[in-house]
Amino acid sequence: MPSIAAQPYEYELPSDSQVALIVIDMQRDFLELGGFGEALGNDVKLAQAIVPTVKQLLEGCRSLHLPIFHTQEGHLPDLSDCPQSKLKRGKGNLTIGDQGKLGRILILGEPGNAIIPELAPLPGEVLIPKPGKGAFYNTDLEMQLINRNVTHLLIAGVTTEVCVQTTMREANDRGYECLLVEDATESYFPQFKQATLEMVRAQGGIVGWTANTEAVLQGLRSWKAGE
Ligand code: C5J
Repeated sequence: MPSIAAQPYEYELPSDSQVALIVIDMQRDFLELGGFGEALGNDVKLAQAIVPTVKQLLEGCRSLHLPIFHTQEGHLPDLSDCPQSKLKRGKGNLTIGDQGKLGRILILGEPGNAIIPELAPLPGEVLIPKPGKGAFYNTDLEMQLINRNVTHLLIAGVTTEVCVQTTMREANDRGYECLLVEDATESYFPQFKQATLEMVRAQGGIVGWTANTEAVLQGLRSWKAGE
């Protein structure tokens, strides 16, 4: 059985279904100065550091013809899809919907809300705009995965303990076999990233597996070669 060398044990690759890559929220709002992440007081340089690794993972998965999903956290311009609780707490020197240097903070269609150009979706890849932290909440992600016969999810992006972990838990509860790519995810808080990696793979992989990009691509190449 082809597999990826992972923790807490080998991640088996399927014989009659698909493995998809899902890249969470690699948006200017979280990675650049003037976006939502910085407005909340975070050092966005920490998150920027994974861009080359995410690119390597993305290009590796593209070359193997995996289904690829990108998510984008953002709200409608009238904020009708943004809960009052999120508006109240999503507040630093600027609030969601305020005008910032990259356009309105966390609003779909604004320059700052776009996926960074290095990782922009290619034609045929699926972009999932999402109002919440989890990518399944109020989106058609689940239907898109079902339609492509996807049972296994490789998860990357930012931030590890917020949108990445929430999405992984949502996926796990829906029966997906999830692997979090260790060096292709980042937090503004290194200790939160480390804790997330440990908690998802604890207790026999209670939420799933973790592995680095090199191991993921090596496992996928052997899997595809044997198809
Ligand atoms: C946050 C995210 N941290 N993409 N969003 O608000 O993790």
